[in-house]
Amino acid sequence: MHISPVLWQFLVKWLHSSSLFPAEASTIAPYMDALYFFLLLITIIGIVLVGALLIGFSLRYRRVKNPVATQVEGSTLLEATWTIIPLALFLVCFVWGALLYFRIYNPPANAMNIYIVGKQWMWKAEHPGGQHEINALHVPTGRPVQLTMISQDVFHSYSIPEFRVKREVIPGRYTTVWFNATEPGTYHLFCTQYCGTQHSGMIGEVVAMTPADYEKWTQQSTSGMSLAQNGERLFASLGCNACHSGNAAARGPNLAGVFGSKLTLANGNQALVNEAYLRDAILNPSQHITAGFAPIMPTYQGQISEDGLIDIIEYIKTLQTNYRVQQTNVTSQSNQAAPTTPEMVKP
Ligand code: HEC
Ligand SMILES: [Cu+2]
Repeated sequence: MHISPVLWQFLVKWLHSSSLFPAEASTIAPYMDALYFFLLLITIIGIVLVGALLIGFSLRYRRVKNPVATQVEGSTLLEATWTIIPLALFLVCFVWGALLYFRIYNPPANAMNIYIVGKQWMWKAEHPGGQHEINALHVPTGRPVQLTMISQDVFHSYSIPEFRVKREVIPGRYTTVWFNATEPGTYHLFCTQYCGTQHSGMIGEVVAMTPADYEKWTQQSTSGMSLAQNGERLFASLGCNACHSGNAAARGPNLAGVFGSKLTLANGNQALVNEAYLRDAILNPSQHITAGFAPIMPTYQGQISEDGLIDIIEYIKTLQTNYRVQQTNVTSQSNQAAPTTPEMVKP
């Protein structure tokens, strides 16, 4: 008999702890569970109340006792009661749910960011220091962690039940989710969106470690190149620096400090530059032309992987006013194969 890994994990977990609910291992988990149990409670009260009335009235008004049917006129008090009480309960659920929703959807400003790329059928995590891991995620406890996620193919969903965290991972768009792990330990990672034949195998481990252990882990698993450094190499090898050299005479805008700023576009609109905007600016440059520049940037659709886009975005985030200098320093030693250098194309 074949048991899917997901079911199997549930079974093992069940046998091990015989607990009905996954452990609460993030700061948000107790809040989620409180709302969940409240919903469960009012549902049970509702079922018991309706069930008891149903059975009670069936007995009391059964045929033997009432051979002739009596007509009962409505009662305004009764009708108002059974309208107002459920309405009040639903409003409580709504307000409570909305407050929790805002909490879940607004990551704290000091959250550290980790990128997740989903594809059939695995999860890749990319840490800012350049550490990569497949079907695993190492995070520190006691500090908010934001995941910026994207899919390379179909819809997936990133779910860590012990953290009460789940978010769709969508092709062509960054989605984010955040959590603050409280307990060091190893937790389940699932894809919870059916995504093809091996969907059930798209699972992994989330390892929450004390900040000191996490620090040790990042040092042990470093590849020697941070995301931004990889991005710098790509930036040069794709010829971006031909136009974005940072020179006043360059054909493209200086990208220093562009992240987090508000750009004025040629059509007069303002745009906040976040990760999503940068990604779109590279793939669909003609969609939003920066004011004061000609629409000469070619599209890089299909030429850069999602991993590569993440690297370039992380690189652009680090750019300071004197970035041309840093860029030529590093690229001259790390990327001889660059098709163009700023010097060669300078007008
Ligand atoms: C042929 C010159 C040229 C090349 C090559 C080029 N760009 Fe651009 N880029 C521009 C111009 C001009 C603009 C401003 C007009 C616009 O928005 O399209 C721009 C805009 C941008 C923006 C929007 C931010 C801003 O300040 O306007 C980003 C981000 C960007 N480029 C990144 C890149 C990256 C990354 C590459 C390489 C993969 C690249 N560009 C290659 C010319 C170029
Ligand atoms: Cu999936």
